Amino acid sequence: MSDSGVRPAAQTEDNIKNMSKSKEATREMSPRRFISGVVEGFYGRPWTMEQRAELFRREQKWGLNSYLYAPKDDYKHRMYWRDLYSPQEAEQLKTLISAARNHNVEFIYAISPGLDITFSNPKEVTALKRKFDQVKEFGCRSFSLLFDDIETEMCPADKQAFPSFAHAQVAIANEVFQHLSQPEVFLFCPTDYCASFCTPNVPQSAYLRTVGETLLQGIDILWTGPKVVSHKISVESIEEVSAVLKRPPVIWDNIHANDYDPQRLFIGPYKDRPIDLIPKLRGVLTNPNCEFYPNFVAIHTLATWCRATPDEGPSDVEMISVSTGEEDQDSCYSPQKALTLALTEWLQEFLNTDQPGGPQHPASRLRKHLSDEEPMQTDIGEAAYVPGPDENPLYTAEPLTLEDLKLLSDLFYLPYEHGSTSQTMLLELNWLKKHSRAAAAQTEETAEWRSRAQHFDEMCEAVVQMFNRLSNAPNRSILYDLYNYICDIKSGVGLARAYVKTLSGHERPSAHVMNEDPEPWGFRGGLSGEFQRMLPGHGNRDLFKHPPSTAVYCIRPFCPEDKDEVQRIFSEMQRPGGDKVPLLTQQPLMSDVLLDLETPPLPHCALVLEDEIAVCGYAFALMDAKPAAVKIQREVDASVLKDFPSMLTVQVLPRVTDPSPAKRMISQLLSSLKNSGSTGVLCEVRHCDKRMLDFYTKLDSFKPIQIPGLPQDIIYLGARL
Ligand code: GDL
Repeated sequence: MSDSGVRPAAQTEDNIKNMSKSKEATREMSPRRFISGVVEGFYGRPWTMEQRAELFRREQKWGLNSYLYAPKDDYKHRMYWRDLYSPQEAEQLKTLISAARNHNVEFIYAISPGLDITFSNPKEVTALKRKFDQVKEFGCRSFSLLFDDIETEMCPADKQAFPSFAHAQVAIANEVFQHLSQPEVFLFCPTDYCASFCTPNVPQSAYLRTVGETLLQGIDILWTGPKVVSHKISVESIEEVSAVLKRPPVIWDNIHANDYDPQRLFIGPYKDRPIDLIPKLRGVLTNPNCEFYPNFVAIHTLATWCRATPDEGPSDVEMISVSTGEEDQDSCYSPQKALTLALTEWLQEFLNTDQPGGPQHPASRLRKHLSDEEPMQTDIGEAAYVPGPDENPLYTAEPLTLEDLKLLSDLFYLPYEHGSTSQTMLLELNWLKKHSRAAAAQTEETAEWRSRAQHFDEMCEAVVQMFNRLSNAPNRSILYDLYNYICDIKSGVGLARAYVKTLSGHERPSAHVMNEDPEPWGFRGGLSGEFQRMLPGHGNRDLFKHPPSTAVYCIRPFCPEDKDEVQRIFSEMQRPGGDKVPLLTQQPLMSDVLLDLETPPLPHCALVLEDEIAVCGYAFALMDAKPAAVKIQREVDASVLKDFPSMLTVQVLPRVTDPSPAKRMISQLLSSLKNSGSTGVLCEVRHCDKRMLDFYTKLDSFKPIQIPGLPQDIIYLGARL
């Protein structure tokens, strides 16, 4: 292979390493700033130059510092990556790059050549360098090479030249990085850019290992978290991937991306990323909704998150409350507060008529006309129409309110979570459906059914009113970006509302929505909707994995009268693996000692769960696990008991399908133990108890721990406090 071509990593590595040593030394001495901002990295229509310039203004105002230019469907970013920019395009890019600079935003230019590049062909490398050189001439100083969403099978020529796909990508990235004189910011997006793509997993991924070991240290790596669209990103998961990549990653966050579903938009706050992550990362870039204007909340709340500074002490307990969705995760970053802050500022923008594309609003025309200062002046140069005494008054709409925006955000919240109002509406509709007999027959429940139906109707009406006020907002640019979505939800709510009215028996099915031959808006979703409804997994999404439950649970302290009930649950749950494992051959658990109640736990360490039938679960903890270990003659290493001096057990009957009450009990016990001075909690689960294992695995705070010499059929989990 010629010198100008791509050389296999092994040949060039030493050379390149030496060349870059001095620059790396300088890098190590000066701490690099945390990269924060936006990646325009979605599929579909790219943003306009004006929108990007507006983005830079916002980023500067909110304290974000970077913009990664990577619009998937821009011809010359991906599909025709080899083509140079025309003089006209060059002018536009130069203007954009200098606009970014004027707002102190780092413009990072990315190319995605992976659709068709032949890594081993020197001409291809030359084409890539030529393209980057052109953009460098436009004034750009930071660059990026992206290999996401591409075929992983190499062509025969590349297979001959490189030991693996990772080697091919790294070789070209290192070479371009050198060619561009080691820019301060150079980002690399791997093909396995999230944990779920790694085989067999992150620590053992050969692909990631090669990238980590051979990609030059000056190059940073993009990572989307556990999944493409990650529900949560934990500190542990980042520590795990950083160890393999040999550097902290830059998060490419798809939490607000909506390019995969034309019915969804995300206006919820940046969430479920603990701020303890910040010191473990090189940066965070959000890849938000395709529509520019609705991204106000996504970007504003990310900026608030980036400014938050971690609290003292561990946050395990707070993390548990997150998973129940009831409390905020960090005491110094509250998604709810960040959301209110963003919505309050956004409201002003809705009311602003000076936005690009926003015409003069009729109401403000009228105001102007009536104002004393400029009695006859209008922007369109003609006198405004003033109705006569017996004529129709001019249409005026109530102004949009903060409450409207909160509702809007609730209806279009986050990929794995509906906002609280949406959740309530779903629960209420479910209840009304389930108890619809009460609507017609005169039963004890009838009054309750009617009152809840009335409340449901009011919630639907609030959506319609919000829609009306939004569609009259002066800023048309935001409205147009939102329009399809709010129209869709208005219709969806309309259908639900009509359905509840028919359940009440007072109204015949609405002619518009529910008759035999409905209008097309009575059967929504098109062909894709039809397909989904026919598939067995329909509705099997994280959001609805646990069907809306109307059960009311009560968690209260254990009292001596509960003893029999608790022991009954204990016996019932003794054989989690079914009858295959005879009880007598089962190893005892330390928690069994807790259940004989001879050593009763402290009052604040014993809770029971009740539903409308009876006690249906319990959670007990012991400050000091040692006596329990001694009692069942289990020799637990002193160092383990030092790290995890306390122990805990929880059991919930299978009829409780919602995991939240158990999480809540654990959360309370962990808080109590921590407040009493404990530093860690141990719990044991039998191998065959898949349900409890699954439950603990989903709690971020419990991790499996290896304890040599202990029974094979028991798994030990530990949580540090
Ligand atoms: C992806 C793509 C991104 C897309 C997102 C959401 C990365 C690195 N790449 O996988 O372009 O917008 O999913 O659909 O995230």
